[in-house]
Amino acid sequence: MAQKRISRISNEYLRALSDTMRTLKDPRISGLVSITRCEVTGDLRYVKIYVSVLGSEQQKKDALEGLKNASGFIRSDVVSRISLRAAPEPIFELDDSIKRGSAVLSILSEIKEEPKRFNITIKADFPDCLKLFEEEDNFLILTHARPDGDTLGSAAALCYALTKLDKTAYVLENPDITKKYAFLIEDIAAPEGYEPETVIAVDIADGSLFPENARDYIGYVDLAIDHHRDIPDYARLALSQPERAACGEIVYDLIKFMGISLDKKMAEAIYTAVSTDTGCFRYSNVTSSTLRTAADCLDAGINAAALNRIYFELKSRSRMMLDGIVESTMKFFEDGKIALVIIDEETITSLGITNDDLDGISGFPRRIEGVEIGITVTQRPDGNKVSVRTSPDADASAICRRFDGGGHRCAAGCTLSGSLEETGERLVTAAIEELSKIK
Ligand SMILES: [Mn+2]
Repeated sequence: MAQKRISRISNEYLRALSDTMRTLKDPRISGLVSITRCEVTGDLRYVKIYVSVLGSEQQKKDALEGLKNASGFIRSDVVSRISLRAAPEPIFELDDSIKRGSAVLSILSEIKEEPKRFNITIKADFPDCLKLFEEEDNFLILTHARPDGDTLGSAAALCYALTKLDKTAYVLENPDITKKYAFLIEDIAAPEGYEPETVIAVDIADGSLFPENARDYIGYVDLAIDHHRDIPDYARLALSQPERAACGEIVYDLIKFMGISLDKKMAEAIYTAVSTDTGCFRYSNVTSSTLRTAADCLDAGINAAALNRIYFELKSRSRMMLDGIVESTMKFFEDGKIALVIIDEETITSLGITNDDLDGISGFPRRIEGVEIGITVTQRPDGNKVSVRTSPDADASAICRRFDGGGHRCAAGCTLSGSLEETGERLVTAAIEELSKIK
């Protein structure tokens, strides 16, 4: 059977399965299981259902057992919801591509008394998103903790686009927003007491990255739009395109799909998203589509040079002093292929360093000739924040996943506790192992 038809059937199956799953009352399943994808075989005899289970090894086993028990019911119930001439037999498989950080687990255990509105995440496409936008109203858009230009630009552009559909839409204020990005959402920040009906998250890779004031929405997000490696699992629908350089690129294509043309404000927001996530179009994640997105923003009348100066040139005097310290204290390993930068809390306080000042600091080590893996550790009150940047040959997210973090192939992050020295040692050891894979 044509591959295209099979993948359409698989998607339809996945959608129907989500409705079936909602009717299951087995405590081993509800709230713990996310369906990541379905694959129907060409002869329609079997369907492979990939599940990711939140919890311990035992809970995973129990959930699989529960699914197997229910498989007869699932088999007939799903088929009754779609027009399919055969009833494929479900085969459940654990999907290990989704690794959760312990942080997510603890957040979810905190809110577990709250009933979740859904228990599986479905991959969505542009028509699914448009349907949601048309059918629902009173939107709230969430950005990630320590917000960057991509999450804020994506949120702002989407918010303006929704208002053009005559919908009510706001962006939730982000407590860590930095000065240079504040203008993006100043006119569209959610007023106090705003009660949203539909919640959208942009550029948030997983639940541990929700800012403090957004945590209550975990499990209540209707749509996640994201470009990270794993499918976000805190939302009912996920529009996930990991091949995109920035979330803003996906949002722009979605806006076009909505039939809306960019005005200057939306273009500034999209340009902010794509330029900042690509280091002003210098990183290996840039594709021709990234540049076309930027070109369309220029056509909409933005002043790109003025934005570039704010995002990529200007720095405070505190940051200038910090750069000097970083340069003189950077350590090298493995013939200079690994560079480690450690910024301790005392330096941050004595120089009066703000979040604004730390922006982009993690790109520093990779600017040195010969460095394949650059590690930046910043000591903060809630742990040692780690950013890893690598050449396209090495895998930054593989290093960070060892410490319950994640991200992209060339840029990833995690948080470690313990002394700075120990943190540095653990990271360098992991980096050496990663390096050995590409030698
Ligand atoms: Mn991003």
